Amino acid sequence: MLHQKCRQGLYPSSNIMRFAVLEEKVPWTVDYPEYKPVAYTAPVVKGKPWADLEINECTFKPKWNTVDDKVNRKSFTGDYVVNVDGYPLNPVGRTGVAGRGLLGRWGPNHAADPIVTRWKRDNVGIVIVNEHTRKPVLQFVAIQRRDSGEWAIPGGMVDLNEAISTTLMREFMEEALNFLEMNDADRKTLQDSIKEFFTKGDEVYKGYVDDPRNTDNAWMETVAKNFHDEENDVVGKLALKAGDDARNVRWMDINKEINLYANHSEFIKKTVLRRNAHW
Ligand code: RP5
Ligand code: MG
Ligand code: MG
Repeated sequence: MLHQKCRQGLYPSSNIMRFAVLEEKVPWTVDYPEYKPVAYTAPVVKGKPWADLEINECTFKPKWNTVDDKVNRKSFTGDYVVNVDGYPLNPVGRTGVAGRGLLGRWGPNHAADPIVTRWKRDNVGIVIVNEHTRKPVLQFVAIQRRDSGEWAIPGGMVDLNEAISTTLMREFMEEALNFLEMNDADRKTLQDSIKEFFTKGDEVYKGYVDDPRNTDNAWMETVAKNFHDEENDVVGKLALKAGDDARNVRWMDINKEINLYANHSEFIKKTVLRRNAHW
């Protein structure tokens, strides 16, 4: 898959224009002597505890393609190349901008995406079947991102040393259930009610994300897992409330028209195929 969302127009939240890369010029193996992308690292990234230092900083000694002192610098795509100047190269190819942009890590930036689904039901609780495909309609918990305003899976970055299973449940609670604003007692009740549900996930995708923040030297990767509420009595019972980097949250009907952030629609399609739902 060649990336699309990270090789056009302005870099997000900046006035940096990406160098226009035609599809055939994306692979690094294609010679492109005229290619001169601007190097950009957003000011918000610099000096942050969750971010790397500059490549040429003498105290910065990353071990690429390994789990380097709790930072996972391994890519799901295999070993990536580090160029002669010491910069890791995006495994898919050119993006029209160098540097890290809005991403904290050089190389892969690992995230996790919880796809929480249920069947769409009518007001007496009967599962709705699409009249054309004769398949039941699936819904998933979607959030509207604060940064781009696009609807998305409520995913987030894997913290230092954090298990992916923890990230999946944590990000869901933060973005779709407003966990961060709850008191300790409510947090505990919530965690107890969904802990078991979040142990039963099906991995639907693992790999590179076509995220608009990707650059030539920094990119998103994710593990997307589907957690299905068959009887609508676990997450289906809870009141959704947007929190943290989410502006809105809702159960969204799934069909082939859905248009989501990055390549999240692709992960949703994989979930649909697995559940034999309407698309
Ligand atoms: C996407 O960015 C991932 O698929 C995940 O949904 C998200 C993680 O970044 P933040 O939501 O923390 O910005 O690439
Ligand atoms: Mg988050
Ligand atoms: Mg997020």
